[in-house]
Amino acid sequence: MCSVCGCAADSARIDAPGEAPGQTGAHHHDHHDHHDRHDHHDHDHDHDHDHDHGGDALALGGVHAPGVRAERMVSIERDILSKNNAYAAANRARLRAAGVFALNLVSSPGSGKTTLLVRTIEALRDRLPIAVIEGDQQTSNDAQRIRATGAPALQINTGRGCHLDAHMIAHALDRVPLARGGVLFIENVGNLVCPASFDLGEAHKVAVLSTTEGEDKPLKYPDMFAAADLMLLNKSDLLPHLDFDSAACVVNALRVNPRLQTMTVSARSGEGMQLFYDWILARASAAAAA
Ligand SMILES: Nc1nc2c(ncn2[C@@H]2O[C@H](COP(=O)(O)OP(=O)(O)OP(=O)(O)O)[C@@H](O)[C@H]2O)c(=O)[nH]1
Ligand SMILES: [Mg+2]
Repeated sequence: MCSVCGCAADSARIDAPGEAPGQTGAHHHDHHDHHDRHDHHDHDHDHDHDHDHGGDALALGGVHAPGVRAERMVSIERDILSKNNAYAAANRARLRAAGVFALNLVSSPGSGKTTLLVRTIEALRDRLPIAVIEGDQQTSNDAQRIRATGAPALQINTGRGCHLDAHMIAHALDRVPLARGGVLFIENVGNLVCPASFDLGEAHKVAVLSTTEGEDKPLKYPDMFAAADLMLLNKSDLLPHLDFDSAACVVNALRVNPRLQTMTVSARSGEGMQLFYDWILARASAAAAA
């Protein structure tokens, strides 16, 4: 199991069309007993953000093993993240050399990542090459939805793992087409916590939050919004039916990360999506020229 979050990312596998399912994506975590985990996350980003532990929330230290054992767990976690960061740096260098602009879409399950990708691919596929890496615990449903657009998609199943990591992406990069001037979308496993800690080598994390989730989510799950450069507030078409306060949500997100860009969109109606397309096109063209 992954000692950072306790998930079993070691059970990951990559399935691609034409290949026998279940091929293992090698994944080098140090493993230890699940009961040894604790909640000390060593974040791999430098952003200052406002952890508001105020109110009547009780800050618990988690279930720590005492003394030397607890220290060892902290050191294992650091080791995992530092190994991940080394793979991420190599992925980033490889993508930069290839002139490919890579985005890591992160969110809770069901916020609309795949729907956003399908719509984006349909809008941009005549403008630039697009490839997708899909991360889910099980099924190839999302990769199939992407392939229906004509774009190449590789599915990574993480098994019991709750996030993609940079080593999985390194393997996947061997097998997705990387064309200069193109875009690589990486859809992470739906989880608003652990993917924040794992750099994959992307240019930007894009946090997708949908209007049905509540405007307090950036405050409750600050690491994800601190790690992201762009927040897409999706499902705006549902706003007339909800009491969701979009302005308050954006204020909450900016409180966590003052440099976060935000866009309100609907992957269903297409509202606001042109801004996202323009954001991608400008950056993909800069990545191709670099
Ligand atoms: N009304 C509305 N529904 C949406 C929108 N975007 C996505 N949905 C719906 O939300 C549900 C989940 O969408 P997905 O695209 O599968 O979400 P996801 O984030 O990829 O989900 P996971 O991969 O399971 O984490 C589906 O029923 C979509 O049709 C939107 O903008 N408006
Ligand atoms: Mg999806």
